[in-house]
Amino acid sequence: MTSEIRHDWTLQEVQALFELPFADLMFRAQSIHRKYFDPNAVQISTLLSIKTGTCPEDCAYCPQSGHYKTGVQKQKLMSVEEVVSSAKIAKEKGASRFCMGAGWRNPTDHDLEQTIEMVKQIKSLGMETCLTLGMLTQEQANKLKEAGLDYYNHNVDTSPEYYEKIITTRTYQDRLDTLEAVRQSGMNVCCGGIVGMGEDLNDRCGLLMTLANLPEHPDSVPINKLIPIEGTPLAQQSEIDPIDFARTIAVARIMMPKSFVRLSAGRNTMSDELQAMCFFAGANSIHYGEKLLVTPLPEEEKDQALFQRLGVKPLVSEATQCA
Ligand code: SAM
Ligand code: DTB
Ligand code: SF4
Repeated sequence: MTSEIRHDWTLQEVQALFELPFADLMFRAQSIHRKYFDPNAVQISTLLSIKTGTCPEDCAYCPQSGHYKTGVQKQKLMSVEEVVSSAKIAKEKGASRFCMGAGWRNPTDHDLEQTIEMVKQIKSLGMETCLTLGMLTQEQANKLKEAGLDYYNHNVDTSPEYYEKIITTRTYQDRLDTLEAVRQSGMNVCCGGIVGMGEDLNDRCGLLMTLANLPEHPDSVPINKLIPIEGTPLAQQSEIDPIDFARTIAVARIMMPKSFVRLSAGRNTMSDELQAMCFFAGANSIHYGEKLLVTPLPEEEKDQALFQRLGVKPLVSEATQCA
């Protein structure tokens, strides 16, 4: 059984998974999924942008980058009270985890103190917490761990080879260093990427190889489908084939059997049928609520109706059970 948990994937092996006949790939992914998870339970996280826009990084997909005119409404770091009241609403609506994102290259020590206070108060509501604030030093990661933060999200976004076409203001190695600091601190790692940015099959293989060949698989793997944003270099990017998207989910599930694979950005342009296919391929986590960070999610009623049609139930976390 443990031989399924591997950190030595080769490009050829991953290509071979992507090239399997669709039914064989889905069967394999679903068989692995059932060994490690309840196939009818999906974890639900709510996101809040706690500081929006004017980011100094040039990530070609991002509405918050200060390099592009995207029309996003800028916002300074929110107060602890505002953030905690949003978390309370999210909890009432069934979210077990509250994720907070900031449009920063990295947090200053002063900003970090304020986010630590948010984490402490949201933890006391009985929710899991996740932050995504950009790059972290080891010391900052340790402080967040000490404060009780459950997950830190930091994505590698794409393959090492395609990366330089997407971001020039920080390196792939910078990202790996932050991920290592988070791992060393003992926090759960949330790390994934984006598909549909014009990458080829080998880049998708390279993204998943980077993730699966880390010293430990990320506990949570968000797979984002590019949301093309007006004003960014990727505004005119054509959409990924839905079947290729489902294949990416299935390959992620096979390569990282115990990780939560999240249908992250882009659900509002996915049909119910594609989402159902992705759950069958092994996706078992979503973002739910009004918005991702700045772009809309599917309406909450629509998500509830889909869960009902599929017989999917929200996964109740230990933190929520204790509350
Ligand atoms: N500034 C922090 C960072 O970059 O780590 C945190 C926030 S950043 C918005 C979090 C992630 O959102 C990015 O790494 C990227 O994977 C995803 N993302 C941002 N814009 C997106 C878009 N237009 N489509 C899909 N995913 C996107
Ligand atoms: C992740 O991988 N996707 C989420 C979360 N981590 C922070 C963010 C998606 C952002 C999509 C565009 C926006 O709304 O800003
Ligand atoms: Fe800044 Fe993060 Fe957006 Fe990159 S993805 S521009 S680092 S907010």
